Amino acid sequence: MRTQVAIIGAGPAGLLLGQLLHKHGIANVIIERQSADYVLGRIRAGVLEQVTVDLMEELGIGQRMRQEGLVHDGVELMFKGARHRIDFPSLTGGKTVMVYGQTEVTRDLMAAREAAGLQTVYEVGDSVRLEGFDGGNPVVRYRRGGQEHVLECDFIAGCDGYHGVSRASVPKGAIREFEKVYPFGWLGLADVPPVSEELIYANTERGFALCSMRSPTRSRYYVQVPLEEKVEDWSDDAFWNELRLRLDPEARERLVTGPSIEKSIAPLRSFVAEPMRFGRLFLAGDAAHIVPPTGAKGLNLAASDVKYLSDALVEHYGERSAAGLDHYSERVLRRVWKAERFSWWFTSLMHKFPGEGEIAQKLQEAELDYLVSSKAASTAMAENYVGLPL
Ligand code: FAS
Ligand code: PHB
Repeated sequence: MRTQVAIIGAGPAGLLLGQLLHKHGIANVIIERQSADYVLGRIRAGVLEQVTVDLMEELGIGQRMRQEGLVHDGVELMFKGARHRIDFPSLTGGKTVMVYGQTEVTRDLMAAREAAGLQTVYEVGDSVRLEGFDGGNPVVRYRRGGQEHVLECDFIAGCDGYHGVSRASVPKGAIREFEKVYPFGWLGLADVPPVSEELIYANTERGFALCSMRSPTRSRYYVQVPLEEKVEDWSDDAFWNELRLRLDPEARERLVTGPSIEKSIAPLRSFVAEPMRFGRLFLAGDAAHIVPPTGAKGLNLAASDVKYLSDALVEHYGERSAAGLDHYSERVLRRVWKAERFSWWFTSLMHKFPGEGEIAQKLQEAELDYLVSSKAASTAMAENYVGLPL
């Protein structure tokens, strides 16, 4: 079998890249470890930057997002028991964000791919092997249905996430990895009406909490927990009781509790692999970088990566120019590191770090006090949260 671009991974990065390439007549095949249902079953990101919204619209798949998504003009920061709103349009020249779950983005992309009759090979497990990408004849080998398959291609896009095979296929000496692991995780829970119309990021002496949502009737709540804690240690009641202790009086009053539909503990890390290109192998999305979810950047970085990569591939095939491909890694990493910095800064500001003493809380509260009372500081927060320009 042969195609122009072999895409490893059918998460948001792989699916979005596949649609962008198809729009420009570039043939592509996606190879995915899991089943489509398994991919759709993962509950992850919830906030889309305008860049991501624009890509969905550019691909003509923004209709359900416009109908069901929630345009948000701001977020609230809660500290010292009071909430303070950061207004996006007045600080960023009119920008907003869209609350629309990653699951729904993935569902829309899968439907568009199927409607276009594009090939996605699901359930290949861990059989994928990448060969020849350091030369001119890359090959993807995989097993499915007890048979060995070979996919010849011009380029391989590694969109297979942090634990994928693509970054692991790069010779150790050719790649530099930068990592910071945070001493806590997020315990997430969903499915009751939200306490507020906008997201609430809470800094408290007990630790961080986030009140997010998926719709006017479906919430997504997170509390910071120590890394060593296990989901089974947290009953729904224990979660609701802890969340109550981390909310301001009004939100506590409005909190509606109920049974969780999904509960998981996600560890937090900052991670970047450099470069993001190895011959004819290009990394995009979580395969190359991870951010702590505080800044709601993970999914959005995956989207901007594949926008850069698809533009470069279109230029290669259309104008026979390698300029975009040759500058891909340098160009995309400049945006990645700015998002890494914002996500690290916001995580450091909002979370309780063990062993840093009471002064750490006072310093965080002072920075938050300054942030919400300074137009310059609020503008810096707002323009990073809504997403820096491409
Ligand atoms: P993904 O990990 O989504 O997709 C990679 C795909 O490749 C998967 O479908 C995987 O099955 C497949 N794959 C892996 N190895 C393979 C192999 N060897 N062969 C073939 N296929 C393979 N971001 C936010 O902005 N906000 C959040 O709240 C948020 N919460 C998160 C919670 C969790 C638990 C996790 C893990 C991530 C969260 N993220 C969040 C980040 C997340 O949304 C990612 O940024 C986003 O999924 C990135 O998309 P992809 O790069 O496509 O990677
Ligand atoms: C979510 O709704 O899952 C969400 C929203 C904002 C974040 C992280 C997660 O910063």
